[in-house]
Amino acid sequence: MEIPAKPYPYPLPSPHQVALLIIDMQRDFIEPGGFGDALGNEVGRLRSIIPNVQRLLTAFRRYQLPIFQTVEGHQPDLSDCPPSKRDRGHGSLKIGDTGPMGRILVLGEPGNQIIPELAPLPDEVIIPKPGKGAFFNTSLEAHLQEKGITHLLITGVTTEVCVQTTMREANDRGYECLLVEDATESYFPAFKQATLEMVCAQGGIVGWVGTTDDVLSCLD
Ligand code: TIU
Repeated sequence: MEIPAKPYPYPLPSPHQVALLIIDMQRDFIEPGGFGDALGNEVGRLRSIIPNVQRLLTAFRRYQLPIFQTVEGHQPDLSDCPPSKRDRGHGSLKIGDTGPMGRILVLGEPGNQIIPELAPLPDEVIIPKPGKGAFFNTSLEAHLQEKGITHLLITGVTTEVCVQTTMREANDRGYECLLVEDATESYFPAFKQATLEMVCAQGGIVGWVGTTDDVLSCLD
């Protein structure tokens, strides 16, 4: 099997070696009053990818293939949040402060929930992550190894921050990654475009870039 992609078709040895990775589609980044908003971003523009992420989620559920969603968040005592991360930025609300959706970027708070449109089913794994990458101080790699996953289809927000960091972490660990270009979004269109170009430049130095339609045409 192959998925049409840049810089060349993405080889998929078996659907049983692939997982869908959905990065941080949580209210903190997508709804007003969360961390993304506190950083001064126009959060509404991230909503455009919801339908494509839903299509991928539906297909993976239909074929009973593994799905992992991550949420960026910290323990209530912020013991896993370096002061450098908490102090960064000029927003009125910092990590751990109380905002309209509860404490900013704290696990379990209302703002830390995945948006209702993509709510995981009870048996689906959610990976809490304290950093931008989904491998740093998380259980993700153990889950992937247990299931024999070698290939990751990566979606979510934001393209140049948590998505790209995760893709680079995965690539260095030997995973074959495809970034789904119309299922990832950034607060900065130019940064998204640059990320799409840089990850698949130099013959796919970090991996592949493809569309939701192309992924689904291969799976269906
Ligand atoms: N600020 C920003 O663009 N992103 C983050 O802080 N986290 C994620 O990308 N999930």
